Amino acid sequence: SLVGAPIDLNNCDREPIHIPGLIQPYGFLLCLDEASRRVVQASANTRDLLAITPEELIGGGLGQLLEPEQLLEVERIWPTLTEQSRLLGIRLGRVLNRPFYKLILHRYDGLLWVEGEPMADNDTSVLDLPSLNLTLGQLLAAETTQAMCQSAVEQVRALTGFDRVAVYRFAPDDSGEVIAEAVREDLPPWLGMRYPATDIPKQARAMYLKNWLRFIPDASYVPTPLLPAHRPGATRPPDMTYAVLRSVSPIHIQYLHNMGSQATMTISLIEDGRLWGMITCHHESPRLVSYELRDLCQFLGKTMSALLKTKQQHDELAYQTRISQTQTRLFELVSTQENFLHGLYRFSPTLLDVFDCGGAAICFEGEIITLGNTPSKAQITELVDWLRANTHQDVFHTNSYAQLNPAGRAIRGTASGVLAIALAQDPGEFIIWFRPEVIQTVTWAGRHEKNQTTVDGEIFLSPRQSFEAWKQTVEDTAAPWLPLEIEAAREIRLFISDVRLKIFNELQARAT
Ligand code: BLA
Repeated sequence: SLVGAPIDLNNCDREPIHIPGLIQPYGFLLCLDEASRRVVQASANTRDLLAITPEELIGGGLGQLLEPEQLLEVERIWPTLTEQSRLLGIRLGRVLNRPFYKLILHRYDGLLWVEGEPMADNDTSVLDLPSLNLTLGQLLAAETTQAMCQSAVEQVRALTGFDRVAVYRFAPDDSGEVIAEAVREDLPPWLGMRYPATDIPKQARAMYLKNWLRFIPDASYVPTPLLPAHRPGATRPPDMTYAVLRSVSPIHIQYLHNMGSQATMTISLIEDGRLWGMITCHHESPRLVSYELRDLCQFLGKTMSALLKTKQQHDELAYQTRISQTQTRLFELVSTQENFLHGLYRFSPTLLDVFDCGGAAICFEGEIITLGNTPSKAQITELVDWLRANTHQDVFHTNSYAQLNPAGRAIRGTASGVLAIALAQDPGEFIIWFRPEVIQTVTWAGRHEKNQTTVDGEIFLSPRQSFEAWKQTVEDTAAPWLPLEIEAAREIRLFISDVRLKIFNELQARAT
């Protein structure tokens, strides 16, 4: 299925996963020419599943499989079909002792796609409107993005019965983190785990923007080819971007084996045309989820996607409110203390509570006061010297101090991120907030694995491989300072300047 150079860990962006020429064998596929409406390709397993060979099917129409009234229904729907797949109310299975197949249709790449999927146990009574109404109500009512994701994973797990349902959220560098999870009690949690960008290559991400849901009911499958490989006149296999049965990349299948996952379903979460994250479902044993249920889950994914912007704006507003409330209380403390500095660290809240950070330091009149996790006082003194020599801003911030000053590597564990306000440049009076290096705060999925690259000459694929490469990209960096945090720091600086000016003026007044 791979063209050109063999696909390995370094070039999997180039695997043409949309044209594998193979399907997952739990169902069958017929491709009909758009114009002639005759079968031009059929999956090799029709003989097993339908007791009719691909050779018999090719060249004929759907009349070979369908009753005349069923055929009429297909022909009625045919002109309205798009690339989005649709389930027909038709059940196929004329052969005794064989399961019924449901037909799923779509139109793409000059073809009419007819996919057959066996009935699942969880087929019945899916569209329960009152509970769907409740479900949507919960997503809408969730006060934060986090709460919405938690609600979604619980509901998808309740609906589908997967062992594990998680929301996997992408960072700007395309790495990702499990931010919400509903999991069988006896399985280890993945919450907080990070995975490198390379776990989901570019072309796969592009495909998941088009096709919202992927499903692998049994990851131990042996793929079934399409016969013939190319339709007449074509130079490549048909484009399976929207096909339900598309056979997935062997690299990914190996990854799933190494994760201990036998069945998966993933749903795209899309914000403004960008892949924001995914709902990922895993099961330790094979699991067939009905098309109807998958459709319902896709509906939830789309609803969540539509709500993402609002929820995130809400989160930001809540953070903004927390910052300004903490600021206000801090300012009260500062103005009521005999020694204004005491107001910054002796009571509650302190400087540390204004925003998310690891530690803070006050460098004032030759003294250093620290809060939370900070470098040592000697190291802070060096940092202050560096700030005085190299920055002439009232507010300075970086999320990678070590990239600016190589000596900063020594303190990256506590101070990869530095946000400093200058109270007075000359004597070197600063208030500094610190953030730790991202790597120190990361739980990484492959941590307990051996770093093994090949088994019997084959690539052994697991998150471990790409993590090392990914680590390089986040080394020495902390989570970036947000504009609203920088603004809040600026306000604190102004407030303290005012207080000091007032004190100075009072002293002046008393002196005269
Ligand atoms: C695909 N990799 C994927 C997908 C996921 C992950 C969700 C989408 C598959 C789907 O929708 O069914 C990874 N799954 C995860 C992660 C979590 C999870 C991170 O549940 C965390 C909770 N994979 C690698 C490397 C390569 C690779 C190094 O790790 C390439 C060298 C390839 N991953 C790869 C490919 C696909 C993929 C090719 C596309 C599979 C396909 O759709 O055909």
